[in-house]
Amino acid sequence: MDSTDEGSGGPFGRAVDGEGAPVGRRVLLGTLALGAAGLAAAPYLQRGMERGLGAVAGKDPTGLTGLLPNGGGFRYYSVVSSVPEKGPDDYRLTVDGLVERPADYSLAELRALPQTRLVRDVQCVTGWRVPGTPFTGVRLSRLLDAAGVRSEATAVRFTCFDGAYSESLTLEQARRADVLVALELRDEPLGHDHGGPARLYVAPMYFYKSAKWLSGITLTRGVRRGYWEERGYDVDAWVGRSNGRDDAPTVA
Ligand SMILES: Nc1nc2c(c(=O)[nH]1)N[C@H]1C(S)=C(S)[C@@H](COP(=O)(O)O)O[C@H]1N2
Ligand SMILES: [Mo]
Repeated sequence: MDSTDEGSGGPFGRAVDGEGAPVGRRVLLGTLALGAAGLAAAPYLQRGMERGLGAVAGKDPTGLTGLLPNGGGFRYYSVVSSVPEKGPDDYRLTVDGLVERPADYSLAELRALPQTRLVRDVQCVTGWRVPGTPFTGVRLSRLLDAAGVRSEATAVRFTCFDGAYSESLTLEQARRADVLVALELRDEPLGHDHGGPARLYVAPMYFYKSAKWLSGITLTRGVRRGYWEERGYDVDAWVGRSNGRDDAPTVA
């Protein structure tokens, strides 16, 4: 399998920093450009690339990854250098915060709920796009309804078992029918590199909203900025209407 496609065993972003340490945007850009070239050469290539890109980066340096070699498939992203693997035996998803009935789902319990399959383009804010990609999973709205959202809640915060990433949506966004807790990608169980066994999938927004390795859903009083949003990206990340970009929307 091509490492720019599914990213299984993809070395990108691994062992770049210390265990669990956040990997900065420059490192992400570097590892993206490297692809399968391997980690050994990473620091050298990264420095060279930063110089080259820096000159023309302008206002949105991340947009430049659109010019980097791209097989047209997914890129592996993680802000930490290693993420524990979880599966049917030890995966849990909690729903808590401002709810009447806090809940805790196993993978089997999530799989037993009604599944929704969506086929949309995926768009990363750095420029790459993957056309017509099937994601299947449980509508987030179903989990919210099951928990009984209290009237003080206006937002939903998502946390991840990588220990670092977070995201959030307004309650209205979270209730959209095209927002899933995804368990499958392209009709296969979601692999570890793509955030399995369960990730958030927010079809109408840039892919950074789709938090991988999802472990917590917390109802809150207000929106709290997520990992990339603390670093300058828009909280309301509609594809084509945010982040100063004009990509074609991923939903009609
Ligand atoms: N936990 C976690 N989720 C994450 C990220 C991450 O670094 N950590 N990166 C985001 C970004 S910027 C993108 S483009 C997608 C990449 O998903 P993929 O690795 O399945 O291609 O995951 C998003 N969700
Ligand atoms: Mo991204």
